[in-house]
Amino acid sequence: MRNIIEFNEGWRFFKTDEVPSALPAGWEAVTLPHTWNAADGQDGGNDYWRGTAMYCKAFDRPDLEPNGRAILEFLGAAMTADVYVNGRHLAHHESGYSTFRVDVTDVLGDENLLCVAVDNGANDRVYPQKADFTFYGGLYRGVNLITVPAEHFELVKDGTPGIKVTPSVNLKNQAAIVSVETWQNGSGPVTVTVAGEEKTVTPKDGRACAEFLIAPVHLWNGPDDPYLYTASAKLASGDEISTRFGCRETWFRPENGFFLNGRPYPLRGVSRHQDRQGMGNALTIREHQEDMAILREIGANTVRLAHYQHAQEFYDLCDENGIIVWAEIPYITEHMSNGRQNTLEQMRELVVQNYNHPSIVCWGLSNEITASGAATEDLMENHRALNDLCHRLDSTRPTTMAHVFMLETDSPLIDIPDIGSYNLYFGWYLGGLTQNDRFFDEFHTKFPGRVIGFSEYGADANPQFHSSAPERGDYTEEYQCVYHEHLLKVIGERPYLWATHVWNLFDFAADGRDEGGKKGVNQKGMVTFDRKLKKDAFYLYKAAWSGEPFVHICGRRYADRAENTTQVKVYSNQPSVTLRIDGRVIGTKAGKTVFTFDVPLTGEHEIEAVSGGCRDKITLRRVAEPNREYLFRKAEVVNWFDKEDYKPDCYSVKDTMGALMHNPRSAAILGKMMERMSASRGDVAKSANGNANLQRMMAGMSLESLIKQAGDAVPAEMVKSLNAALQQIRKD
Ligand code: GCB
Repeated sequence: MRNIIEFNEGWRFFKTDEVPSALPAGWEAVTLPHTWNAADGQDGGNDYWRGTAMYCKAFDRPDLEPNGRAILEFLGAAMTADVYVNGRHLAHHESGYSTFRVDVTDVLGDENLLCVAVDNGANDRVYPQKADFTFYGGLYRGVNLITVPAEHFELVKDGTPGIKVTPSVNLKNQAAIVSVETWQNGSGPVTVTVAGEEKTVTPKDGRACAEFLIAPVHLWNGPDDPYLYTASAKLASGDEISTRFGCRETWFRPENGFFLNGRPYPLRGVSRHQDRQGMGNALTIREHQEDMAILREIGANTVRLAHYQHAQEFYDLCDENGIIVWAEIPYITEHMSNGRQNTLEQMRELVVQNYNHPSIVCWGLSNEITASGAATEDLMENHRALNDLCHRLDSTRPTTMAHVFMLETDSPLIDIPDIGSYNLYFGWYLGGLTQNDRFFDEFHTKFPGRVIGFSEYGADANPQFHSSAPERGDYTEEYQCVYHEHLLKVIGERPYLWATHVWNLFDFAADGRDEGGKKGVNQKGMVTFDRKLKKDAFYLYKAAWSGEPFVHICGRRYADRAENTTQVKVYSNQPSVTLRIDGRVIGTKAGKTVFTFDVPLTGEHEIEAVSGGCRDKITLRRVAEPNREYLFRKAEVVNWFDKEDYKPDCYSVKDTMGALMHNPRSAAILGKMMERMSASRGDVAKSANGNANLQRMMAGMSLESLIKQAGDAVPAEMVKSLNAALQQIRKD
């Protein structure tokens, strides 16, 4: 018999790297899941602490069958962990997101002390080290003690479930051949059961293999019919394991994108980070379920589980809800020459541990990995090794990558994974909205044989900020809507995009940020970090994707308006919407997704939108002066050049790169600046040098926006003298 004993209670915690010899009574008592960074780096939280902390727990010898084994299971120890039992060092594990198991049988006494040193400090080998999210530390997913008989299925190697199921679907015959492999330590027979059929097989070299025919097959077919089968395996010792699996066929086509079970199935959805306000990444099943309910409500059929391996519970929920998953490892932002081994280990664990999930359709090799530097030969080799590993471990799923916008479309890096994807933020960080359209049109025309997707796009919004004239960079809910309305169109008009993922479904912790009125939070979510507030843009996607009838009036948090006539926007999946002001109909509009009305304001008004049985209501007020609470006030700095005497007939940093390059004198100044930036750590400049594609894209962007993108890589003094030099050159 196999027993799983939860080990989440009775821990003692302290920030130290010294392993104690007895349970330290004075340390903080904690229950798992636990992180020490729950609110660090955010408003009201502590400073972001990264380092080594110790978790200790006393436990009695578990009951074991003769020659049985006791195995500790860690579901998430961030980022690296060293496991000690009774002072003996038993394991070192380098990945904060995967499961690992340790056989502790040989060191057990009657009374035992388990100590786990968990380290989320900086180093140069374990990913992630540089990324736009908080690297929480802790035993944040729980620990189990598993006891098994002497003869048992494999548990330790790569955190394997011990059973691997590969369905191969024949759509024409409505049948599937299901191959089941198991790994175990004995040579005795293995009884495998699939869909009520039982087969007993004899293992060879520790591996058993059985094949089943399911006909007719019930397909795993998206949210409407996510049918799951179960495969189980049993040994004579009584050890038994099981896994769920699904039968589905997927294709990826350059011209028409993704196909599920033979039908075009455009993947349209969102990305998810796992963390949540006040809890960090230490979640329970309740939080995972709530996230899934929100994902279902918005109507997404896919989720990119970024930027690391997520909890098993969440992949399970995706299986159960028919949500297609992009899974990936945290090989992100900056390639580390010492990190190759770690990327391979994290990928091996990701694939081995998640192979049976029908929801997963691809493995992501890396994210924006050339954001901090060029695609060096070492980086290329790392990607080739990862790509080969994925193919060796899994011949059924393609590999993919999320490229940074700066990566040249003809870079050989793009050829490594089977299919590709770009993260673009035109219209938010830089450039204009229509650059997104142009980018994909050019890519698709130039490379009609490549499968391309849109792995990230988004704009930050703080629901406190509002404007009737929204613009890029203002952090208003209204600009987030303008941005996503455009992007929804971009996507709708390009059915060849195999998948598109909004960045992000939820706001998430990013310790390095302090902007848009919040510290330590990336606010590109459709829903706030605490999951309590759905921003207006949430309902735009719901209107486009969900079949559940609704109307939603935007701008409910923008109640005070200093204008005689205001625009009221309604998002709905209904064919027409009627708007009433104080009970009086002011119009009915037919259309799709977005319905806009001009509404006269004189005092306080009740605005109601109605469509069929759906209705929504908000209150608006005509005020004399704009409500200053709605305005995002940037910190007292920055636009130093606004203060200078600005000569509009001369060049300045406000001009586009195209205009500046056109004039030989300003082009020479720019060239010098690029050289100097490359010498420091300006990401954009480094990638721009010799990158014809990027230079072409940059032509439409202002120098000012590029400087903002480069952040502190361009010192204020340098920008000032640059602007002064440009202001000497008269425009012809
Ligand atoms: C990206 C990254 C993601 C960031 C996002 C952003 O391209 O892949 O990790 O959070 O941009 O919001 O800037």
